[in-house]
Amino acid sequence: MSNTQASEMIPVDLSAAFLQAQTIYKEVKEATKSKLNILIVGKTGYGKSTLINTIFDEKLAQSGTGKPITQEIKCYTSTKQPDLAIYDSRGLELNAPDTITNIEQFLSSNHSKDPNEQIHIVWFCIAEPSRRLENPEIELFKAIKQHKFPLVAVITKASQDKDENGQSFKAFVQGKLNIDESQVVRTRALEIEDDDGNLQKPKGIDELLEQSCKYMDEGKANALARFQAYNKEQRRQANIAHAKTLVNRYAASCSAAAATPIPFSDIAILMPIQIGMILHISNIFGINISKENAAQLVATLTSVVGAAFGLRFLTQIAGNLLKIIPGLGSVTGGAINATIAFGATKVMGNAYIAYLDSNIDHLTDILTDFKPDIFKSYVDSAKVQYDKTAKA
Ligand SMILES: Nc1nc2c(ncn2[C@@H]2O[C@H](COP(=O)(O)OP(=O)(O)OP(=O)(O)O)[C@@H](O)[C@H]2O)c(=O)[nH]1
Ligand SMILES: [Mg+2]
Repeated sequence: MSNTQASEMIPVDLSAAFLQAQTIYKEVKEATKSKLNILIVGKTGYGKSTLINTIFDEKLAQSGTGKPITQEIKCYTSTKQPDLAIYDSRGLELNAPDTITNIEQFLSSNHSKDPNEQIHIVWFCIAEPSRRLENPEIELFKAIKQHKFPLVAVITKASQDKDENGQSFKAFVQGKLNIDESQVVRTRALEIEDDDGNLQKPKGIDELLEQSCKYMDEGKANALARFQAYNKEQRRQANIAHAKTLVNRYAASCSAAAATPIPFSDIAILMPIQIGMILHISNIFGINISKENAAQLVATLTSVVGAAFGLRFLTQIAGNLLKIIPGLGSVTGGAINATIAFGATKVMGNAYIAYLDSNIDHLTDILTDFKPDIFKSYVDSAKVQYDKTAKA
């Protein structure tokens, strides 16, 4: 069976294709947006802002600049991660008469909001040096639990779990709040040197992230893993997983586009979607690429992917494309069936992800020179992987 019909030259306008690509990219970005809203509760001075700073490597919830939500809660948005918001019960004094009622009201109205505007995880902070848990704190914790919010009790400023009588503060908290051991995490957000010159490193942050993810759905857990800046390896893996999900989406768009019967012009329809995909993946890896580079990448990858799928006409098209960057010209036409459009786009996207990931430390240097040879091994392994899943 041939995947092509007789060749014919078709016109391509790269600047129009690029505009289309940007529209597609923006639409997909909006449709796949996963906001993450974290509520951090705890008495004043318990180390809430410090914990947030350590996790997100940004002075969030620090100044008085947040947007007031209730008398007790302010909302802080991140400049690095526009989809992250911290709801901070800054300066919380639990003995004030309306405090708990106000927070409860905020929580009970929260469930009816758009899913992206709801609170996705609550970190309830208790400072270890305080060695106690007052009734209003217990009451507030129970209220949050009752409203069924994903919830982790965070012991902050941890440095000594057992007191002089051998009583564990963690066990005490767990008992008082009536929760599983895994729902209480001891953390130290700062590196502290004690009087004897012993350095105490931050601790428990990985565990807090891990436990929190267990209480959230997959999309939100992935968002937390991507937005946090504490565990670089976790962030790397989450970015890859997120980018791969997007590749499936762009590949499905290409497949749908190829299924529409517009003879000879499939490549002109697929290319903007693939450029959109390349822009999106680059953005996830924190890089901005020019339209010339995006078109060059798609053309180069098309030629390598064409070879991997044994479709010589794709290599021919890629050659035509490279010659017309950045302007107008024509390329060899050809109809591509929906399955091939899906597979080729998926392999292209996954190969690009693997390429960026293995060059993560010098991304700015690698985006100027796109020789097909550079991509061959990445495309070949993405193709092997694709063939495995396609068979399964
Ligand atoms: N030893 C130690 N000190 C900490 C730790 N985390 C925070 N602190 C200190 O505790 C103090 C209060 O910390 P913040 O993070 O401002 O507390 P907060 O809960 O945000 O307080 P409010 O904003 O008033 O509600 C600061 O002096 C921090 O440096 C920690 O893990 N260990
Ligand atoms: Mg604070």
